[in-house]
This record gives sequence, C-alpha cells and structure tokens, in this order.
Amino acid sequence: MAQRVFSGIQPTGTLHIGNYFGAIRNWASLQEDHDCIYCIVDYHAITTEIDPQVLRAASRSMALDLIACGIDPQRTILFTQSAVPEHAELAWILGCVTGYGDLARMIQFKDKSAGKKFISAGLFIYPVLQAADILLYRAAGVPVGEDQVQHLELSRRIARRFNARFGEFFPEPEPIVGKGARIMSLADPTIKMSKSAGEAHYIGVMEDERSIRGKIRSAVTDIGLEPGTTMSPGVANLFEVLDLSGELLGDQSIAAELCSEFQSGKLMYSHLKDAVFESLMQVLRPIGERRRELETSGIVEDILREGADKARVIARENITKVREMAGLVVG
Ligand code: AQP
Repeated sequence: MAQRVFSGIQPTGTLHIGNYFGAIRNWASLQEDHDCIYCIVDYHAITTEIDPQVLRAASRSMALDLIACGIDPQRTILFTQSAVPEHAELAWILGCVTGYGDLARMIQFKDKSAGKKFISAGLFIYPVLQAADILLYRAAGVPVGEDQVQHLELSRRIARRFNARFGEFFPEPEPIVGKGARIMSLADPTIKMSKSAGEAHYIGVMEDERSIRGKIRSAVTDIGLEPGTTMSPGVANLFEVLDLSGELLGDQSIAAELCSEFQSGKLMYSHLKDAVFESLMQVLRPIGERRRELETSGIVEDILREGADKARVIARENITKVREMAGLVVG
C-alpha cells in the first residue's frame, strides 16, 4: 500500500510563492505515488481574530488555489478541517500527553505572540492540534517548509508519549522537506517570506503581474560584489526562485548562465531580476488561468464535501480506537 502523507495550510490571506515552492509543489508531486490527504486548516485560523464571513470565503478560495496549483481531488483527499470535528477531539486527548514546557519552547508561538495584547490559549496549543491533524490519519510523512520542522518534531514526541501511555498506535510522522523550504522575503531577505510580515514581504501566487514585477524590481540585493565573493541573502534568494522556477519549467540554463556571471563578478542585478520575473511568471500564469476557470465552474463545494466524507471515514475509525485505548466511552 502507498505511504500516507498529510499536510495542511491555513486559509487566511493569500497563498504566496513561499507556500508554493516550500510546500504545495511537493504536495502535488507526492500525489504520483502516495496516498495524500490535504487539509485547509480553518480551526487553526481562528487562533487569531478573523471575521467569520471572511474565514468561510477564504477556505473556499484556498481550495480553489490548491486545485489550481495541481492538487487533484480525483487522487487526493482535499477537505476543510472543521468538517471533521475528530481533529478537535484528538487534539484534546493529545493535549493530555503534551508537556507545557514543550509548547512554551515553540519558536512560532514566541514570534506570533510577541507584542500582542491578547494571546489566546488556542495559539499556545496550536502545535497539539497540528499533531492531531497528522496523527488522526496515522500519516507517515508530512510535506512542509522548514518553519514547520520544529512543530513536526513535537508531533513525533506526542505520538511517542501517547504510545508509551496507552499502547502502540501512532506512527512517528517524518517531515518531507524539499528544495525551496525557506523562501525569504524580497523586501527583507533576512526574514522568511510570510503573509504576516505585510504585503511587501511576499509574492502572491495569484498576484497581479505588474505588482509582482514591481516587487521583484525593488527586491533587496547589495551593491555588487567582487568575483568569487559569497552571495548576499537577497541575491541568493532571487537565484533560488529562479532555480525553482527553472526546475518546474524544465530549463535551468538561464540560472546556470547568470550564476557563472555572478561568479566572475559580471552579473547585473537588473538582468537577474528580469530573469526571475520572466521564469516565475511562466510558472504562475497557467496557475492563474486554471484558477479563473475553476472559479466559474462552481465545483469546489462538491469537492470539499466529498473530501470531508472520505476523511471522516478514516478519522472515525482511528478516533474510535483511540477512545478505546484511552478508556473513554465508545459508541
Ligand atoms: N517562506 C516560506 N518558504 C517555504 N515554505 C513556506 N511555508 C510558509 N512560508 C514559507 C510553508 O507553507 C506551508 C503552509 O504554511 P502555513 O499554513 O503556516 O502557511 P501560512 O500561515 O500561510 O505561512 P505564512 O505566510 O508564514 O503565514 P504567517 O505569516 O501567518 O505565519 C507550510 O508547510 C509552511 O512550512
């Protein structure tokens, strides 16, 4: 039987090229030879304040984005997390085998709570819900970007603790981290590309072409380097986007050519930026076109409903077993 993989994405905000290169592209290629379950994690989205109408629309919109990026509902289970409430039930049970200290150490919690007046308990226990998402399907692998590796390590620890206390049941999920696992902000290449840093810091997969051109043109580089010097973070990031786009397009000759110009100290950054823009748009344009077609086809609700039905069957079977093992009421 094919190995099962699970991964999730928050529906809030725009899907950006960090999400795409770091995660979604791998989600799509794993469909070739894995049993894939992908989830739009709306329970996670309410850890911070969000308008309910906006959230509902965003979950649907994220489903469209994912399908446009190559997630194939014929081969893959695609659904919205809250349609399968067993996620929340398992999170409670796993919360009882998770150490407070483990959660307090999570870098993302420290980052996301910094400077906030109100910090919800939900934000603190977010990694437990994440562990529940994965373990509910007893997934063996989780395709993620680098920022999620620490959370996944905690999921492994939680699985071990559950198994030690109640008996062997959960496999320890392995991270699947590919190339592009940490795309940096173009405006500040010392920080990861992310939505919460603000619009200048990310390129949306569906963003308007002119706006993308502007962001790439104004990407931070450096003042030019001597031959043989190491790349600055901004230049390295542009090369990474060029390389990843070239890989998808099956042509990395431009990246190789510009890299050798860099090594000999002859590279003009305006040429690099033009090449990044052209290659990236060749990747993004067809995704945008598919997205527009899907929007009008009106099939997304059915896809999500069917996905949730399939996910629920697996989730119910596993939660029943967990209830039995933990001494809770069954049936
Ligand atoms: N910059 C990135 N480079 C590579 N991979 C990334 N991922 C996120 N940022 C990068 C990966 O995308 C997947 C979905 O993650 P998520 O649900 O945490 O996405 P997000 O919340 O949309 O990511 P952001 O933009 O970073 O959101 P904020 O700013 O709200 O925290 C994950 O596999 C993640 O690793």
